[in-house]
Amino acid sequence: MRTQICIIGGGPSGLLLGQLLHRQGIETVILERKTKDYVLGRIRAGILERGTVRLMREAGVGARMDRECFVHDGTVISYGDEEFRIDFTEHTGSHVVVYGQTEMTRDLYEAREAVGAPIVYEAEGVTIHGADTDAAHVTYVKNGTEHRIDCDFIAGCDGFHGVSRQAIPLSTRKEYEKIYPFGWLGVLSETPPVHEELIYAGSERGFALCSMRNANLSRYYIQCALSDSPADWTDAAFWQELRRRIPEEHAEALITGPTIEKSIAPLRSFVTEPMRWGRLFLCGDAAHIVPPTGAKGLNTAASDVHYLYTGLTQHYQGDDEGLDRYSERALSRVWKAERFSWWMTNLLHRYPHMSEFDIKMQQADVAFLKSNTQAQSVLAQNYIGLPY
Ligand code: RFL
Ligand code: PHB
Repeated sequence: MRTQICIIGGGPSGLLLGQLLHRQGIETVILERKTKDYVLGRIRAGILERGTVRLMREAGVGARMDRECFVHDGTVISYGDEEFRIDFTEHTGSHVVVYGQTEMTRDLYEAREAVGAPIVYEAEGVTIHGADTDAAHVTYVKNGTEHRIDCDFIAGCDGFHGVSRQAIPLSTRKEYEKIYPFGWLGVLSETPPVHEELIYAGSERGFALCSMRNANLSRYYIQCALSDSPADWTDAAFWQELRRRIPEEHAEALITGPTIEKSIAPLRSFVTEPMRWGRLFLCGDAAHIVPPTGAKGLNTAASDVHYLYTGLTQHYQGDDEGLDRYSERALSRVWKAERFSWWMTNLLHRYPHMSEFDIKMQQADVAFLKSNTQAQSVLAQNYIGLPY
């Protein structure tokens, strides 16, 4: 088989790129290792920046998002029993929206199926060949038979554990990584959210986040030990711990119920450079990971997709500037999202072995943010998403 762009990975990056390219008349084939139901079963991001919203509309898949999303003009930050609000609209004239990654992915699958663009599920052993030559191709195995796709370019959208990044020789690739000594235990519950906006909470017992998907679906997270497993946490223990980490007023208002999903995610900062090797371009989690504090993962994947899709579109119009500068442009924005996510993680999490000095520094950082409108403006600009 021959196509213009072979996309490895049918997560949000691969699907969004495929749909945007389709609208420009550029052919793609998506290879996804898992089934569609598996991908849709992963509960992940909940917050979309304005740039991600714009790209969804540009891809022609914004209708349900525009109808069902919730606009958030600000967020609450708490530290112990103190709390304050950061007003995104006041500082930036913009906002973010709550629309789950699951819903976004579902809309993109439906759009791809509606236009009949190819997507191969359960593609095993995906291998990239000759990415640094003019004969780039990808092979994979489906139902025991090997297939080959010849293409102009390969988009590596296969997440952190994919094969694309590994195809770049170590002599070319440089990786930067920070592993945090804690994870996030997340639950989903069919209960009304405790507050109309998100609450990012720092406390002596560790971080907590109160988020949501809709008026009767809440998403809560608490910082936990890396050695914990979801089975260690009964629902009652989870709710009790969450209550102890958020201001009393919210703890009292919290409506609890049975959890319908419970999982633990480790926290990591990671960047690989460059994001291009010959005809291979990395996009999203395949190239970089942020800790979820600050909601930047999916949104940074979307900005990569923007740079790659405009570069590819220009290439087929005879201009290679966008592709030649893809890695540099994407990385420039990626590093700023890395900085913001790392800073916000440090602001609100309890590290094992934090010294009294470290705690004083964290308290001073929070106190400055609470009292300084410029500091709030910096947070707001980063949270709603740096321009691209
Ligand atoms: P994904 O979503 O990992 O998709 C990659 C796809 O590639 C497939 N794949 C392969 N296919 C073929 N061959 C192979 N060898 C393959 N290897 C892998 C996989 O099956 C998968 O379908 O990467 P993508 O598309 O780059 O999207 C990135 C986002 O999923 C990720 O950044 C966000 O979920 C991060 N994230 C958040 N981001 C935000 O912007 N806002 C948030 O509020 C937010 N909250 C979160 C998050 C991530 C979390 N976890 C669990 C890591 C909250 C959590 C808890
Ligand atoms: C979520 O709703 O899953 C969510 C929201 C904000 C974050 C991380 C996760 O920073």
